[in-house]
Amino acid sequence: MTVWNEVSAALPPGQVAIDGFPRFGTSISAPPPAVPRDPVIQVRGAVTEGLDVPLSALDTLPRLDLRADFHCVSGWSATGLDWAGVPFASFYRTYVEAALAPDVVVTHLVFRGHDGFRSVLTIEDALADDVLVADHLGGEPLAAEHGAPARLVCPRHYGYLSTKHLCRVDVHTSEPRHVQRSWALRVLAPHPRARVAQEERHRYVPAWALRRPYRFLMRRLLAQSRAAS
Ligand SMILES: Nc1nc2c(c(=O)[nH]1)N[C@H]1C(S)=C(S)[C@@H](COP(=O)(O)O)O[C@H]1N2
Ligand SMILES: [Mo]
Repeated sequence: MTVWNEVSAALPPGQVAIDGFPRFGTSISAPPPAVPRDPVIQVRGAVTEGLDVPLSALDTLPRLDLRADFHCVSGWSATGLDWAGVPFASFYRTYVEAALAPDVVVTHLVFRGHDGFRSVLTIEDALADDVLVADHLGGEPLAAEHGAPARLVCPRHYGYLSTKHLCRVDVHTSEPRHVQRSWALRVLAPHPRARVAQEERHRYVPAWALRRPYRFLMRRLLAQSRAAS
């Protein structure tokens, strides 16, 4: 087993450390989605044939323990989280790469959760060696509020790329554009890379313009999340 420690001494720009690790996301008012009895990760898109990888198959891949901070785009950071799982790159090389249609050049992957949540990563960012399909947190199986049965964890990117309740990976050969219906979500479109160190919070709105409103919002949402748990 490989152990990797990525906790840094200073927080990235605009982040505030908080105690603990709250449940967070676009749907904290709803209960976490139910976990199917035999969960699979579907692989779809630019593959010759769609495949369903049972989560139990991950037991055959090398495991990685990763200690890392976790940064939400709204400005809170949970520090020193102990994740365990398999590197996403191992999953990709074992299952996805073998299924790619010939001559396909993959540029992006879309990750989907059982609650309908989606995130988009460039292939380079997705295959970085600290990106994990995590099934344990703090030595325990991943709890429902943190993404059971397994989630993506990409600690160098804002939390919105770390899709919980991972159930599907779509392979793309160009940047997928999905048009948000509400103007607020269109304005706050995700950054194409969302790297925390570069403070790439959103695609159009500059990060500095959001620090204050986000800090206000963050306090309210954290209180709501704590009250619900
Ligand atoms: N499936 C799913 N994954 C998700 C979200 C979500 O709402 N649904 N929210 C994202 C956001 S914005 C953040 S900050 C983190 C929060 O993870 P946590 O609830 O484990 O703290 O999950 C990310 N992944
Ligand atoms: Mo977030």
